[in-house]
Amino acid sequence: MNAAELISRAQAVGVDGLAALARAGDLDALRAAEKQADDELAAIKKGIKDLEGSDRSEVGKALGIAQSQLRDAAEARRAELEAAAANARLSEERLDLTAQLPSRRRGHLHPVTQVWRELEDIFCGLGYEVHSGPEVEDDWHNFEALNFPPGHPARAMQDTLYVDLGEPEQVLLRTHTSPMQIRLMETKEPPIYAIIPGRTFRRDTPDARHSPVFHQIECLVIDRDITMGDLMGTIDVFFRALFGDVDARFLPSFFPFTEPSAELGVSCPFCAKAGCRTCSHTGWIELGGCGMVDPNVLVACGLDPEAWSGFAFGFGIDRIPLLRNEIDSLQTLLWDNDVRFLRQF
Ligand code: 2NL
Repeated sequence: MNAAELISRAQAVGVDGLAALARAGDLDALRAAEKQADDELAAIKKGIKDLEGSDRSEVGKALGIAQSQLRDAAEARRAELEAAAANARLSEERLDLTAQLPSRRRGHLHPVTQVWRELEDIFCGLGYEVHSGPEVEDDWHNFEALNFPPGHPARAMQDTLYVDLGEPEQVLLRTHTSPMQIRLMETKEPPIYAIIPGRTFRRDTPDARHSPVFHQIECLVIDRDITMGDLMGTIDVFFRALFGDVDARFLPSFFPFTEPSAELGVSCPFCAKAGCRTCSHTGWIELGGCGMVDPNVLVACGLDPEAWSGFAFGFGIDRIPLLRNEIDSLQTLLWDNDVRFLRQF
C-alpha cells in the first residue's frame, strides 16, 4: 500500500472507531471497540517500513491524529458510562428517609402522681426531706402517740379499717400519714423538716367525694423556737408555689395532735375570691388543717417540749387534681381507670 492509501485507511479507522466508541453501551463494549481500533492502527503502522522517508512521517502523523482522537473519545465515553453506572446504583440503593412509620403514643403520669411529684418538688426546694412509711400501722403510731383520747370517734370501727392481726384493734390501715411523723420524731434527732405523702385508708362508702383509699400529704417541722408565724409563712410560700397568686386562710379549729389548731383554706385560684362553681361561690377552698405540735405528742415521742417546738399541717392530695382538671368525682379520678378519660390530663 502506498502512503495515500495508508493515510486514508488511518482516517477511516479514526472515523469508524469514534462511531464504535459512541455506540458502546457499557464498559466491556467500550474496551472491545478500543482494542479493535488499536489493532487496526497497529496493522497500518506495519506498512510504514516499506515507505520513503518523507511519506513515513506523513503516515505517522495521520496515525498519531487518529490515535489521539480515539484516546480522547474513549476517555470521555468511559467517564460517561461510569457516571451512568454510579447513578443507576444510587437510585437502586436509595433509602426514603421521609418514610412515616406509625409511632407509639407516649403515656403520662396519673393526675394524682403529677400533683404528688409537684408537691415533693416544692418542698425539696424549701430544703425538706420526703419520707414514706408503712401503710399497715399500729394503734400507738396512728392514734395513741397523736394524743387521741381513748374512745375518740375516729378510732371507732366506721372510720378505721382494722387488720386481723395481733390484739383486737391494734393493727390497722393508717387513717392518715401522721404515724410516719411519729416514727420520724421517735428516731430522728431534731431539727426535722419533712413531708410525708402517702396512701391512706378509711372505712367510707365510695361516692363522688369519698373513697376508702385516698392520698394525703403532711408536713412536719421540729426545731428550736418554731412559732405560728413560721407555720403561716411556710404555708403562704407553699400555696403560692402550687396555685399562683392566692391567699391562705386560717380558721380556728381543733385537732387532738395540735394546739392551737386551724382549718386551712386557700382563696379560689379560679375566680380570685369573686365566687364560682369550683369554690361553691364562697371565694375559698378548704384544703386541710394545721397547727403547732401538741406538747403531749412531743413527750410521747421522747422530745422535751421546753427545748423543741414545731408545726404540722396536712391535707388531701386528690382534691387538687379534681379542682385543676374540673373532674367532678373521685371515682372517675381514682377507680374507673379509663385511659380514654385520663389521657386528657
Ligand atoms: C387534715 C389535717 C393535720 C397534722 C395534720 C400532725 C402530725 C403530727 C403532729 C401534729 Cl405527728 N400534727 N399533723 C396537724 C394538723 C392537721 O391534718 O385535715 N388533714 C387531711
